[in-house]
Amino acid sequence: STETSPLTTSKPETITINNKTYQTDNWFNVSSTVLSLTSRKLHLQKDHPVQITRQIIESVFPNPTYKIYNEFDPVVSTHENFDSLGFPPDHPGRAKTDTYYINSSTLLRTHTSAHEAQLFRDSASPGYLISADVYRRDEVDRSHYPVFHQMEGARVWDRTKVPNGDLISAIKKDLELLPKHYMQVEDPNPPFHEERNPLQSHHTAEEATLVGQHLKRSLELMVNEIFTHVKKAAGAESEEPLKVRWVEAYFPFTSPSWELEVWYQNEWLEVLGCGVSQQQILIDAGVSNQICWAFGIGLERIAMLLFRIPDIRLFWSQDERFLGQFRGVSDDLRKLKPFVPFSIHPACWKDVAFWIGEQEIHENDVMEVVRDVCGDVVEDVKLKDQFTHPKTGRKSMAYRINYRSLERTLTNRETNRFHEDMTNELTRRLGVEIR
Ligand code: FA5
Ligand code: MG
Repeated sequence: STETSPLTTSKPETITINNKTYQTDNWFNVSSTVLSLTSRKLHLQKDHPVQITRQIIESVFPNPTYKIYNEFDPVVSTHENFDSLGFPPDHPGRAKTDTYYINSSTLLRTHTSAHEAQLFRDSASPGYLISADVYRRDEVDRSHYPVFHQMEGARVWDRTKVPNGDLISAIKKDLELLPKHYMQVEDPNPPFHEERNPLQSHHTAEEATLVGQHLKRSLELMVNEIFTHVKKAAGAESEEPLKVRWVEAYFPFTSPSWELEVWYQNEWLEVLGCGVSQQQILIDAGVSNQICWAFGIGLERIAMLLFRIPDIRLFWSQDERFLGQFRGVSDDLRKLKPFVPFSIHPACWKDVAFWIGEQEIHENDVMEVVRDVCGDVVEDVKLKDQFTHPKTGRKSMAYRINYRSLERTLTNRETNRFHEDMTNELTRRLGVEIR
């Protein structure tokens, strides 16, 4: 096709990621900024807060029960990322507006669950943890970034291998082996929507409940461990008590499903999703005798709590004033201290309003243009207003862009320049008409 996508500036014939070369096609929509981040692998970089967070979480899940995988390639097939997990063909997550595609059947994984099917098939251990970089076209604000890191965990029990074939007793025993914690948990058992989160026909209610309890307790222990470090790091200063809650969630590959939220900066911050794995995935992997739970954690979100890092853009900073604050911590967690922001630079917001042309536009397309042109000097982008002209039927949208560098004070001239370039690019790529 000769048609150029509105979503990217250039479309090379082939691209190379981690030494492997891929043919692109008209699905290709990976911006050069995102492409350049595929080599960073913050979860493997010693003394980086994402790596330190990974290390602490791994320490909560005993080895060798949980085998650790940290080197899976970010390029996966649509089958691995979506089909193998039971995503329906029309699931919005598959859209080009949400996912970075290399070609129609190859993409940058949007979650670590892309490796589930393979590990259910191949893993010799009853549990595993995978940490990796993941990619999503998403909104722009202080807790979302198009590249971030997840840790996926899973734990299986094989009906045919537990003592006396007694699954219930086996899970109960494992539950008793988990250490206790004394953390306050709001809504430990949120109610379930019977259609969205049904009990699976393959499981008895008691089995599913016990697996869910083992899952939630394991994750509460993880958060508890994080907060033990937060408290130690804060020293004598009194820390706010930790507040967490379980909420019902929906994923195509688990039922029932939950999300864990933590109270942070006066909001509930979602830190992970989890649930009892859909039996079909285990059946497809040739291990139909197993029952399993799985979770996926946003490592940056946990690192933000752990180090009091106020903005997700900071993780990508190569500034010594950022990286220098974590030096030596990987080897000695007693050195862990809350992050001290370098001076807070002034913010400056500007609005952009436009009429939408022939082409429908998705909010993530606007976000991507802003990120591409302005990089990390934008703190957030918010839809301010939208309306449809009563006579012409044309649709107008207005966005507020909040400019603030984490590293320096932007001059007026610079901010104006960014805003102008970004505005021109909106017109060029999305065919909008500036008002
Ligand atoms: C998932 O990605 C599921 N794969 C998690 C899962 C695994 C559920 C196994 C069940 C079983 P979700 O899209 O909610 O779920 O993302 C998981 C976590 O990633 C979120 O809770 C959040 O902490 C983090 N996250 C999501 N989007 C972003 C983003 N743009 N920037 C930073 N962190 C993000
Ligand atoms: Mg979620």
